[in-house]
Parts: sequence; C-alpha cells; structure tokens
Amino acid sequence: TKEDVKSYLFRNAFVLLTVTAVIVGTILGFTLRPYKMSYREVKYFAFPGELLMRMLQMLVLPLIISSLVTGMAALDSKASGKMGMRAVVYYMTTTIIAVVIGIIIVIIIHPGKGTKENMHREGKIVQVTAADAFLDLIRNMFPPNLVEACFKQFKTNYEKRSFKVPVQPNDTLMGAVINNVSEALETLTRIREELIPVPGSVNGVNALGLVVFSMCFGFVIGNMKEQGQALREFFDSLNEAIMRLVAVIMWYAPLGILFLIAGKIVEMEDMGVIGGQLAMYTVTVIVGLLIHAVIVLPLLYFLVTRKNPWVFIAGLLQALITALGTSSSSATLPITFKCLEENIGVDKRVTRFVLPVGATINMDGTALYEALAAIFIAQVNNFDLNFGQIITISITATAASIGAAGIPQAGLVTMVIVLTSVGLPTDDITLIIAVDWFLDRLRTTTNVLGDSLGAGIIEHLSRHELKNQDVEMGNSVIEE
Ligand code: DAS
Repeated sequence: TKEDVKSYLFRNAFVLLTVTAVIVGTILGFTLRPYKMSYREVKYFAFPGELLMRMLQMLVLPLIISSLVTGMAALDSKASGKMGMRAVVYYMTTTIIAVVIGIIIVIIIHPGKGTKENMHREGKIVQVTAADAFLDLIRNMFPPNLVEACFKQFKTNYEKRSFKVPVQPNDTLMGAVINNVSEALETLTRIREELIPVPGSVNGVNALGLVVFSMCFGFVIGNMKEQGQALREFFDSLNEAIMRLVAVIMWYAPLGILFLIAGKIVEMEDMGVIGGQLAMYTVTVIVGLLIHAVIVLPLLYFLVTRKNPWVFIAGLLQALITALGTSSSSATLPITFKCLEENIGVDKRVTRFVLPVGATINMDGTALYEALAAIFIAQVNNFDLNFGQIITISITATAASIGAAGIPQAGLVTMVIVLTSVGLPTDDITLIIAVDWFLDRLRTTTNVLGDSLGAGIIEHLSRHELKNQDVEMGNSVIEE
C-alpha cells in the first residue's frame, strides 16, 4: 500500500539519499570537469564536502573517549578480557590474511617491470628503522600529557625525511608524476606537514594514546561500585549526547558526500597520463582489495556466525559510502556506529568497545596495500626479494597498518617503514602518488568493512558472556 511505500522510503531514506548523492556527485563532477576550474574555484565548489569532514572529525575525539570508557565500564572484567582477546585475534588474523593476499596478487600479476637502468636517484636514505617505528608506536600508547595528546602532534623521533622526485622523461611509469611534479611536490609537502605527526594519530591527535587511556579508565570505573557511579553516568550521557549530534550530521552527510565526490572528480588528473605500469598497479591493488572485501571477510563472517553477510553489509552501506567519500576511517567512525547499532542492531557493549579500537589499529586494506606497493616498487627496481625479505615486508606492513592513522593517505606515509626495512628507495613512493588518492578511498572502505564485520563476529562469539551479564544484572534477555 501507499503507507508501506512511505514507511519503507522513510526507513531507508539515508541509504537512498547517500546512494543518490554518489550518483549525482559523479555526474556533476564529470559535467564540470571540462571547465577546468582553478584550484581556488575547486576549493569553493567542494566547500560543503569540506564541512562534512570537519563536522565528522569534530565528533571523533569525544566519541572515541566516551564510547570506550562506557563500553569498558559496562562489561565485567571477564567479559572484557575475553572480548579483548577475540578482538586482537580477529584483527591480527584478518590483517595477516590481507597482507598475504596482497603479496600473492602482486607476485602473480607482476605489474612492475624493471626500469632501473633509466632511473637515477640521489634520494637520501631515510634514517628510519623498523625498530624506531615500533618503539614510536608503543611510546604513543602512553601519552605523558593527556591534554596535549588531544592537540596536533608533530614530534616524532624521525622527523627529518626528504623526498625527491626523480625526473625522468620518456618513461611511461614516471610520465604521470613528471607531468605533475609540482603537484607531487605539493602533496609531499602537505603530507609532511599534516601527516607526519605521530603514528597512531587521528587528525594529528594521538588517538592511540587516548584509546589506551580510555580503555584503562573505563575498566577501572567499571570496577568501582558506588564510587564510580557518577563517572559512569557522566560518560554514558556524554556518549548519548554525541550520538544525537551524529544523528543530526547524518542528515547533512549526503550533501557533503555529493560535493566531496564531485570536487575530487573535477580536480583529479587526467587518467590518460597514467602509464601502463601504474595502470597495472592500480588494477592489482583493486583486485587484491576486492578479494579481501568481497570474498574473504564475508566468508569469515558467514563461517563464524552462520548469518548472511550481505544483509549485514547492506545495513552498513552508508558507512561504506562515507568511507569512500572521505577516505578516512576515523571520520567515518560516527556513521559506522550509527549503522551498526541502529540498522544492524549490534550490541552497544560490543560496538563501543570494538569500533574505536578497530578504527585506530585494524586496517586490512592498508596492510594489503602496503605489502603490495612495496613489492611493486621492488619489481620496478629489478630488486629480487628473497623469502626472508618478503616475510620482513609482511611484518612491517602489518605494523605500518597499525601505525597508520585513520586519515586520508596515512598509509602512504607509513610505507616508509616497509620500504626501509628491506632497503628499497623511499623516494619511490612518488611513483605511486598519482593514483593514491583513489586507492586510498578503496582501502579505507575495506578498513571500515573489516572493523564492522569484526564487531559482528565478536558479538557472536561473546554472546554467552553478554547474556550472562544480562541475567546477572536482571536485564531482559532477548532469546535468539
Ligand atoms: N585512509 C586511511 C584510513 O582512514 C588509511 C590509509 O591511508 O591507508 O583508513
């Protein structure tokens, strides 16, 4: 009936609006492209998109803190311990699978042909060792000053880093970069200014440190009986308030996504200049990400829960599109929360605990990409990797994905760790920079999918603990 159609449309309004936004944004972008807007015009044009990014980022910090504190406080220590273990096992397993897929795919497709003779580089070897990177990661888990951890961080222990763009005409692979040397340099400067912050940071903020602190803090106040009551209630209502703000932003999101997508299409490089090897590389990354996101993760979800993964993914659509539009898994976090809790109905005790951690450290798409890109760079350099080196790449790619912030193109920066670990030239990151904005969106979507399916899997595995706790607390238990 008419009423049914109406209620269906209303229930699915967000998804419909978001999908429409993607379509309209794409059409608008391609329609305006021929007009070759100036940098400033593009900035003005894409302004509604920039606002969406800022609004989402505005909520991330209070959301991470309040959801982790309440999430931990709501679980008894046995449940949180078990859930934590399951989360770690899930994150590690899926990340390692992703890395292996990346390595196998790049070896099979072999997109890079050795062009070493016609490339000379004088780039400096960057003084970053894998050990430095690991220590930095651990260090940042314990911020000495919590207030400072909420501000932009620029200090790292390997601050000095130099990139040089190897200029080499008549080289198809380099063509794209050379045509855009100034652009590439600009991007690199931007990266240096914005991203080199601390590993594990979100938008310059030390998220990893705040995650660790919030978890410990929530754990402690959860065990404090009456004395902790005031704090538990405070963080609970803070979390509720933030989620209501998220609900408001949800209405704006489709408009923002429309302009984020249209703006990017207007300003992107002509795909024509992308040479053969780079095109092959792009295809290889896409194939790898697809295998992981469309086959491996849904299969894993099905094997563990025996539920239809596609129903789950359909409920997640809006978060996935937001990830595609923003290329930031932490900016997407508020939307991911909404989708999981409201559309899919995942237990809040699980989402609050698992999602903020996942968005900070679990990045399957990034891990796959880092391993794949490093081997591609080895192929371009005619650099034969032995088995030990491939293992080193898989370990450092895992670490680099944990260290990468959930912000645009963070994975490109942490790649330095992977390349230096096997002695590949870090300057060669410039080879892949021309297509990174695009691949970044795809790996961010994969990252968000991995975190979300993980929440579903962990909820399923923890159902007994959650039920026991409900019984103890006298909550009404909903039978499956
Ligand atoms: N774009 C990132 C994310 O938010 C990570 C990356 O650059 O790989 O997930």
